Amino acid sequence: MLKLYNYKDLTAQKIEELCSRKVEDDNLVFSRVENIIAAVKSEGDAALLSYAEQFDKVKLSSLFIGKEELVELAKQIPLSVKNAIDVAYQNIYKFHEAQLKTEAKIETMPGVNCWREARAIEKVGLYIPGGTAVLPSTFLMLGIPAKIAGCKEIVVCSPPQSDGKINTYIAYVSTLLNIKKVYLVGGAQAVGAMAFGTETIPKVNKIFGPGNRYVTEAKKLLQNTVAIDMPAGPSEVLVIADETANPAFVAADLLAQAEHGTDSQAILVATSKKLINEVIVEVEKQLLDLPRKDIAQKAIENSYAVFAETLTEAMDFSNAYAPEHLILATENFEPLIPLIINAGSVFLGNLTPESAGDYASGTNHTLPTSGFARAFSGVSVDTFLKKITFQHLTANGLQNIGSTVEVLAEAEGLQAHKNAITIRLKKM
Ligand code: HSO
Ligand code: ZN
Repeated sequence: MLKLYNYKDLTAQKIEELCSRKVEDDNLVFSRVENIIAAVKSEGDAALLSYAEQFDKVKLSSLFIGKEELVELAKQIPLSVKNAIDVAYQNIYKFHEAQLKTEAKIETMPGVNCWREARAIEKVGLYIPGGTAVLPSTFLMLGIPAKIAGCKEIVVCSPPQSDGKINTYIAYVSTLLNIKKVYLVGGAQAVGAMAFGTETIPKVNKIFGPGNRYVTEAKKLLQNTVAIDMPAGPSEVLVIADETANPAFVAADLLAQAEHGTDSQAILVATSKKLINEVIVEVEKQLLDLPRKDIAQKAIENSYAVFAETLTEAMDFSNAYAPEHLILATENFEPLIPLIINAGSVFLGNLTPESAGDYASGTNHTLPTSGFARAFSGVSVDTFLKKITFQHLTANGLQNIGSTVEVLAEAEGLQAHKNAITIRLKKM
């Protein structure tokens, strides 16, 4: 059952509490991850093979699946799934391709030209979860922008199945992306391997992808060694709804989030008490038919509903919460758009479920969780690029800017800086 709060009765402290997604620091996870990383760093492949035996229960003869085998596995994909992946691929590709933009050169003063050019991060590592939650969609969401950005080397790690292979969906996506190898490594050891490199696995510059607590902890621990996409926590949705919403749709959206994991949060903020009650009934009803009902039920227990007098109040709460996904389940979503300050990705109206964006509409589903939407964007082509600034001064430009730099350099007591200008001006 969803707990219910009245927005009007919430103190600032209570709001803060409701908006905090405190995951208990787990020292056991931390120390295990530390050990795994140390072992991967010192023993390389040998450590990876022994972790595969220990955690994935498989004795691997090779740490990767090569191109030919990927193609063979990919052929076994059911046609309906292949076709769906193809449509998702095209939409995601179209949406992300439009993010590649060349910026204009700016003449800040006559003869002083400044501009930025994008360059792909050369080597990126994608972590694709496996095991019970095989996520080919995540592979699309990371692989497509990496391709579009032009990353030279895309290293893909995914935990092996018990037969020492990967599932056909992942194999098919790798053929679509023209990825030649998938490394059979999961968990914290995959992150360690990509951060340091092993005999088999190339070292990368930046690691992307979601994962369990071990993967997340490893990414956090290695932040001084390798760049990461963003800090990841449990997935979450906040639905703002009014009397124009359909309670069954809202319940379905909350449950779609809840089935991700027991620690997922599904929050409802509504301006109609009647709707809240109807949604609660619908949640209980729909829950019964879900194969993952035990997971979803636990997540719903960690979730809550807030009654707000107005949609603006509801928006205030949402901005404080900074949800990964925000669904505006109302026909009157248009005036709310400018009021959105913090959210990872927004779904407008009653016919736009989060699932559309999770899989196939085109937007990326790798998004900031745990309130990081206050400061982070989701993954895009930009996340795979660096922007390098350039400048060029003409003789006229140097003359125009010269004294400004000289005065500022002098003011900061940095004589050599000043000289770099003066010495040139003298020659002119
Ligand atoms: N909602 C998840 C993405 C996902 N959903 C993958 C289904 N598969 C995090 O945005
Ligand atoms: Zn999802």
